[in-house]
Amino acid sequence: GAAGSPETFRERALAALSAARERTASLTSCVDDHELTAQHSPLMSPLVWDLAHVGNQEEQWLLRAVGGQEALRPEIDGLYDAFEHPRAERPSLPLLPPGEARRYAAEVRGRVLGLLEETSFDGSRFTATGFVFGMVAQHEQQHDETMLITHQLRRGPAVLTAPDPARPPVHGGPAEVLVPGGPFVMGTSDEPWALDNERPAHLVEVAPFFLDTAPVTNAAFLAFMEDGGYHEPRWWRPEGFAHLRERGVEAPSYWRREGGQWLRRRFGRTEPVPPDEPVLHVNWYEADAYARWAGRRLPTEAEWEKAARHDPATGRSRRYPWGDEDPAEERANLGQRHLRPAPAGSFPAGRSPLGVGQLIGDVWEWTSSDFLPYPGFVAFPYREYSEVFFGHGYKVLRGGSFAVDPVACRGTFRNWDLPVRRQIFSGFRTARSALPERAGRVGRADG
Ligand code: AVJ
Ligand code: FE
Repeated sequence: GAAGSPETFRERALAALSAARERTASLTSCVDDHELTAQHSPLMSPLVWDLAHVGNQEEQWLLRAVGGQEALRPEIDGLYDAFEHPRAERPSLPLLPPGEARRYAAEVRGRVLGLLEETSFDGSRFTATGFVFGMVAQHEQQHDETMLITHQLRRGPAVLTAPDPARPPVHGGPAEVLVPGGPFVMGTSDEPWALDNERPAHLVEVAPFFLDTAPVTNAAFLAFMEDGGYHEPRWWRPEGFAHLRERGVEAPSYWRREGGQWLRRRFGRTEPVPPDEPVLHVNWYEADAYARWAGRRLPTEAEWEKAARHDPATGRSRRYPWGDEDPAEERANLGQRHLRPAPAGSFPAGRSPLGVGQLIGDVWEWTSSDFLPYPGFVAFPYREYSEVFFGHGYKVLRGGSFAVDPVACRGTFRNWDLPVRRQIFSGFRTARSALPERAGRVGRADG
């Protein structure tokens, strides 16, 4: 894990909190008050809910739990409790209007900065690294990704702009690599700001498998579509097939066919679907069906993490595919620097030792695994962060998208969602087992 003195952690916490607030401000200052309070989709909260929810969680986790302070506005806690009110219902709540929501979040932040100054970073393994400050920064950045999803769902003229990622160098590397079998250390016990569900480190045995060196592209996904993939039940889990047929889905979200060409809407603009970009906005069933059509399967969560962290030279698990250093611009497409994934083959400096690319950034990658606790899991700071989601049909996504900040993305980071969800920045890559599926003794029957 990343080491540091109390002062470095204090500085890191300050930088992470400030960066998160800057992003929240930019995502909520580019639309007017009417758009902040409007519901752009029943799948999402109005942006003004996220704004005050971020402040309210910061107040609860830092000012009250760490600082022992009295509630600033106890009457609003219920409004911003994600469990009390489903997203579809939030626009009809008596939410703080935009100006008040901003003032409330700013007031909390002012006090948090005071608390950060006076907190001594020593004591338990969590307080020594300023864990709760780091967790609150990650929480805000996760909502900044959620708000970007809301922006993508919003109709109307574009309000966000960002430069396109650079074209990748032309590189004819292999389409898949063999990840050798054997044990590796999954999860972490010493990454300072790793969340409860990433802990603890534990040994996992993984059989040898082949993994795609890049996420599945739009061109590859189009081949599945053109082969009638959406209409062929044998590629699909029955419930996923029924779900998509009921809704008439025949393409990823935001795609539409016009004059023999596939177009897509992206943050208020319409453009031709770029063939070499990782496919985006597919749900778990679509990923699973594509993989079966291709004669492959989704990787398990353990396979994904082994490919991303295992260093075959030393046997150690590292923080990222490229090593232990924090993400840099040339290694991964993270942090809303671009408003799209980069073409497959981008970021050669971010590849793993075995040559697997774009594991971090670009698109969240569906895995075949259910969201479950690791052996020895302990809920922290409380059950509502992860524990209440275990075993309820959520699938794990790994690696982060272009929309997530580096502070909330690492080789051990686990995201989860329901298998029908496709408004998230989700894509996938495929795998295949290197051993025959049914291992048995073939041939020599003597003995
Ligand atoms: C980890 C992205 C599934 O957005 O529901 C935000 C993160 N938890 N507030 C979510 C989260 C509490 C969470 N995901
Ligand atoms: Fe939240």
